[in-house]
Amino acid sequence: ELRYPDRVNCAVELLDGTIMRVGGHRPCVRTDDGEVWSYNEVADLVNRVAAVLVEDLHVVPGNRVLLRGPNTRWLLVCWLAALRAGAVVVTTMPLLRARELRECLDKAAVDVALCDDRYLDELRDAGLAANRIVSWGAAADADLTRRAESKAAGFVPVDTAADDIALIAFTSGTSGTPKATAHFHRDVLAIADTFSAHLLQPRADDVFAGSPPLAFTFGLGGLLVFPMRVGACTVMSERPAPKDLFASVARHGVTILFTAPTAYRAILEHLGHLELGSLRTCVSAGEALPAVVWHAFHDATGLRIVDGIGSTEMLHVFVSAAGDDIRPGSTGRAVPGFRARVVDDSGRPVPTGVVGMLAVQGPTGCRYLDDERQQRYVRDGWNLTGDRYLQDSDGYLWHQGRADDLIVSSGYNIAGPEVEHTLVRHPDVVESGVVGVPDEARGTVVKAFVVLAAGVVADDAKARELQEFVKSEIAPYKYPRLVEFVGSLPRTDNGKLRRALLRERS
Ligand code: 3SK
Repeated sequence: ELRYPDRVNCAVELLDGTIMRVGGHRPCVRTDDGEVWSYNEVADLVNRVAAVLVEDLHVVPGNRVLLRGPNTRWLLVCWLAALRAGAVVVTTMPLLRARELRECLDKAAVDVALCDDRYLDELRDAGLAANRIVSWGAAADADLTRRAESKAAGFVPVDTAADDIALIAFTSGTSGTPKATAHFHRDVLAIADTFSAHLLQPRADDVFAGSPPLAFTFGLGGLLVFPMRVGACTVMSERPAPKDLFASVARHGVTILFTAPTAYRAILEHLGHLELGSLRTCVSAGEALPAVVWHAFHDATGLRIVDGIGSTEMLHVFVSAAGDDIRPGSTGRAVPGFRARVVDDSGRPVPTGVVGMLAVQGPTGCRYLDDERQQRYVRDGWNLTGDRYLQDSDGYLWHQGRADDLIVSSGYNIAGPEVEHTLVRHPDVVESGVVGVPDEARGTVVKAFVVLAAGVVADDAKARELQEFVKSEIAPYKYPRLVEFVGSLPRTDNGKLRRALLRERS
């Protein structure tokens, strides 16, 4: 069991604690333009920004500080500074519009904001007063740079309780209204001391990189908390496309990579031209990783992708497998420190091999802010993730889709993701999204939206070929009766397929 002191500030642990263990001269952050910042340099700037928050913006412990911007050194510094000042960090996706930001401001009761100067307009339009916002930017005279330079370096961090809220992160799932989830200082440390420590086993000489924004807790863990817990270095890149992300591996000597299944799939055809020799661990999450993608990536690189499932509610990954424990197509087993089981609608464990809902327990857990959905997510101390799984006799968990992805057609239960994973095994298919659409005769029928590989002709003959392919691979009643060819699939900022939008389009 993980134990932390009653008084702990996670930003102090990630900076001072790490500097004490590995030394402050080690590289902490690399940027796309080739700059490298040591732990001492980052700590110095963090302290000055914390002083700006307290002295200029009059932040007191418990105040909520909204952060807005893509992954840059400044965003990482502001995240640590707000926590050092005893405030609660409210992370927001850089692409949010004023209307969505307004909801974040209200739900999280935001007091002040630190914002990348390229992203100010929407925040101002959301209604936060100009004197409550300080912005950073590339220019030497950017507001935050000027203010930080005028401060003394020796900021004394605020002493917080392990159970004080450190972070408010938003999840909108793939369809609905955003929910604010609260996480304690000890939760932030716990994700590093469970998934990262046991499955990734990072060292101080590792270099982390990846595509998820720090506002998505997958990115926060993988690109800030995990490297800084061990004194490793992290690459801050603004929303890199798969090709840029993989190309940057050689430039920065990246050893641990975090991205989504779509990026691993998208990069497959370019792998031959890329120098990936420094990589030792690739992590995939956000969506289930199809076995076919795992094998293709492994065949091309020799690397065994670490798949995992996590959630914003649980802060990070709670089921995964690494190294020889990996069974391609399975998400893995409960991460050490967590417990996982598959339950029926009344919360009772189901037998091995039977599909039910994944329930988890561990050092982190769901705490929605003022949301009646809390009662549905946490029952009898178990977090009900909304993911359908079956567990085999070795304890491995196999993803069967989200509860709301289940298609009931002519009385058959069909998991949309199973049909998607089957379609991508066809050589002409790049990706697909499968949903149920209303049908007079069958109630609902299976419809596949398919992105074809470049140069493949999208016509009725191809649709029939794909239908026959699905029938030959899985139970024929699961085949998509409707096939629509599309140029791309709608995804959330986190890279998850927006099936609700596909349903609306049908
Ligand atoms: O799988 C996910 O969607 C996720 C969400 C939050 C944090 C980590 C992960 C993997």
